[in-house]
Amino acid sequence: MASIEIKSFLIFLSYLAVPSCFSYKVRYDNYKLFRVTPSSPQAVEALREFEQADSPEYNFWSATGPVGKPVEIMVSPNKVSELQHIAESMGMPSKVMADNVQERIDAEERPRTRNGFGWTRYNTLDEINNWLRSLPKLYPSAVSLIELNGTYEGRTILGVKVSYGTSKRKKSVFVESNIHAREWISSATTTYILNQLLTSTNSSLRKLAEDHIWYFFPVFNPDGFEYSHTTDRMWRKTRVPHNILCTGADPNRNWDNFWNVSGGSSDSPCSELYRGPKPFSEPCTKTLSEFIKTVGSELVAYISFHSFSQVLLIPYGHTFEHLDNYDRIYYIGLKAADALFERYGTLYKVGLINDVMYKATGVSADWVKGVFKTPIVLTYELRDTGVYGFQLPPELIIPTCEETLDSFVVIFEEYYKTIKA
Ligand code: 0X9
Ligand code: ZN
Repeated sequence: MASIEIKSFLIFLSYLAVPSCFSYKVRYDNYKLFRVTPSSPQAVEALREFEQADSPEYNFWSATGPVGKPVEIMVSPNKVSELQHIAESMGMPSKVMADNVQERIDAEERPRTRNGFGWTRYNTLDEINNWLRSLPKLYPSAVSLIELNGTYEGRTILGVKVSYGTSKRKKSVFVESNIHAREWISSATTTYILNQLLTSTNSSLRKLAEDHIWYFFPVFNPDGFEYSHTTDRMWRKTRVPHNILCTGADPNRNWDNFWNVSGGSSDSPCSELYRGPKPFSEPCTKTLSEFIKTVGSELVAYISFHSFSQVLLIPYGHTFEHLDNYDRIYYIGLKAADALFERYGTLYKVGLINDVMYKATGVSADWVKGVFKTPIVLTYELRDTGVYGFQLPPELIIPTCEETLDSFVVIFEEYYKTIKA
C-alpha cells in the first residue's frame, strides 16, 4: 500500500510546475489500460466527470466522445476497482487492454542497441535532430535546414525544406508531427515519408517529391517530446508551468481558431486538454504559427500526424458542419484509406473529427485551414485502435510507415486528378 502511495505521489509530482531539478522516471507499474464504451448519455456524462477531475490516476488516452465511442483510460492500480464498479453500474462494456503499462514501456526500451537513427526503434529528439541536420549535407541542392528559436525550455524547433529545382510556381506541402509528446509513432512516420521522398526511385514518389516544395517539422513540441523520453512516457502537453500545481498546455488546443469555444478544450491547467491562458500562449505554437504565416499562402496541403485511432480527419473540429471543400477532401480521404488498407489490411475511418472522435478546438490544422483556406488539410491518427495505443511496438513502426506512405501518395494523386476533371 505504502509503495502505491509513493508511486502515486511521483506521478503527481510529474504534473507539478516544479523544474526537473532531480532526475526520476515516472513509472507505471501495474497501471492498467482500459477500454470502456459508454452506452448511454448518462454513461458519457459519468466518463466526462472522471475526465474533468484531471486526476493523474485516470489518464485519458482518448477523450470522451459520444455514446458508443470507446474511450481508452490508463488507471492507477488503486483505482482499478473503482473504474470497474462505475463501468458495471452504468452498464458500460469494459475491457483490460494492458495489464501493466510499465511492462510495455520497458519493451520499448529493449531494442535500444545503438546503430544510429532508423525505424526499427523509436528515436530520441537528439537522434531526430541530428538526422535532420545531416540532410543538407547529404542532399545539398535539395534540402535546407529551418531552425526556429522558441520553446519554453529554449530548444530549437527543427524543420527541413526540400525543393528540387528553382521553379517558384510549385505549390508547397507542410507536414507536422509530435505536437503531442507521447505520440512517438507520428514522428517515426513523418521522418520515414521524408526519407522516402529524398531517396526512393519509385516514379510516383519521385514525381510527388519533385513537383512540390516540402516543409517537414517532425517534432512540433520538442520540450514535451524530450520529457516523454527522459521522464514521463505518457506526457502529452508542453512544459510551460501554468500554475503552481500543473505544467503544460495542450499545444493542439492553443491555436487561434475557435480557441475559446466550450467543449473542445479545457480551461483547467491540470487538464490534458488545457487550451492555455490565451491563443498562442505556448512559445512553440507562437513560433510555429509565425513561420507558417510566411509560407501559408503557397500551401496546397497541410498534413498533421497524431496517434492513435486509425482515422483520417477533415477540418473543422468546432462544428458538425461540412465546411469549405469537405466533400472533395472526404472523397480523397476515402481513396487514401483504401490505398492504406491494400498493404496490410489496416482499416481507417474518414470524416469530421466531431463525427468520428470528439469536438476539438484551437487545433493547428484547423487554424491553417481557417486562415489560408489551404485546399488539402488532413490529420492522421495513426495505428492502432487502442490495443497498444501510444505504445505501438517498435516492430510495427515500419509497417505503419509503409501503409501510411501509400495513402499519402494517393492523397496528392487524387487531388490532382479531381483538379483536372
Ligand atoms: O485531440 C487531438 O488533438 C487529436 N487527437 S489526439 O488523440 N492525438 O489527441 C485530434 C486533432 C483533430 N484535428 C482537427 N480538428 N483537425
Ligand atoms: Zn495527438
